[in-house]
Amino acid sequence: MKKFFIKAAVVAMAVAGAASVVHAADYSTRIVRFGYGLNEDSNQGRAVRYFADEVGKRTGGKWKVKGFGAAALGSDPQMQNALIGGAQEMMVGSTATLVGIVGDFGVYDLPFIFSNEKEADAVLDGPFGQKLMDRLQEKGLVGLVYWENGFRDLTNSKHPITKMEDMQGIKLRVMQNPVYIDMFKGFGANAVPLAFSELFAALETKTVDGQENPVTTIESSKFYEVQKYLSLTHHVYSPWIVLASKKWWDGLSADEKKAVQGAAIASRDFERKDSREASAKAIQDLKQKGMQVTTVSPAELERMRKTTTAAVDKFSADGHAQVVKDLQAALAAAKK
Ligand code: KDG
Repeated sequence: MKKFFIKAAVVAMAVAGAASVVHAADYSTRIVRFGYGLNEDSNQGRAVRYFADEVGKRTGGKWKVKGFGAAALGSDPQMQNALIGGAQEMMVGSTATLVGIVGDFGVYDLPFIFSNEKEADAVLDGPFGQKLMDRLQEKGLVGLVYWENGFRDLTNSKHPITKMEDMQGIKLRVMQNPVYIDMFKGFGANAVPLAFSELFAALETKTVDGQENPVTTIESSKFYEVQKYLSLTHHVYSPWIVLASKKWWDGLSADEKKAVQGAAIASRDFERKDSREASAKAIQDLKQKGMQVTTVSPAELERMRKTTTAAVDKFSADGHAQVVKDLQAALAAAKK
């Protein structure tokens, strides 16, 4: 009988030892290069650091995520290509710059779609958002979560924009994306597609008169130094997307993938809360920095919305009718 208990104890210790060996092997020592476009002192930069802390905790300190802000590793498209090639592990950037890889991502650029963050969160974090993210895998990218860039507003250095006609002739920088180009041409502006990393210099040298971004970006990128007028239009809700290189991702253990996914979800919730808090105080901050802030009336916004139907119809006609229908269905479900 005694022999039985000794044998059972030996087996139990062997199993426990094996488990600890298996567990120890689950997190390799890794350095992760995580690139992003905004300044380090921005909502984007804070969320990258939060993600890095979360990953460090979840891997027992085995992983070190290094954030590279202010487009130090390149523009969004350049970083996307680096991930696809396996030369960089992670990034966060605008879904608008993914249209060259999966054209249907342009659906998030359609104007006046989401009325509030609750609707946006429900659609992005639900089956619709996941299905669109899953399509990146065949292109060499792994979509992890969506963060919030935010509702976009207009700035310029010429004059207050209180109605669509005030955009006539304004050289307005837009993201390199056909929906934005068509939308602002429809408003009468001279739409100039340009990478975010070149935007401040273009505003400073008056190469362009204006741009459109969420107020958090306007503040953290110091656009108030080169832009006098801010018009609150909230014309598009813009997501960011956290991406990993599929070449790199496929080499991770199951536990490492779980750690990254858990940290990504935690960082999403942190980033949205942080961005919304920053957004709530940004307008007052921008006024104190000298910007003249105009709230565009609902009647004028409705006129602008009606003008954008041409850009929406063109996007649908360009092979994206199904994704537009699917988004509208997901939005209707979110509103119930
Ligand atoms: O790298 C910058 C992007 O993350 C995003 O901020 C882009 O909103 C954007 C813009 O206007 O280019």
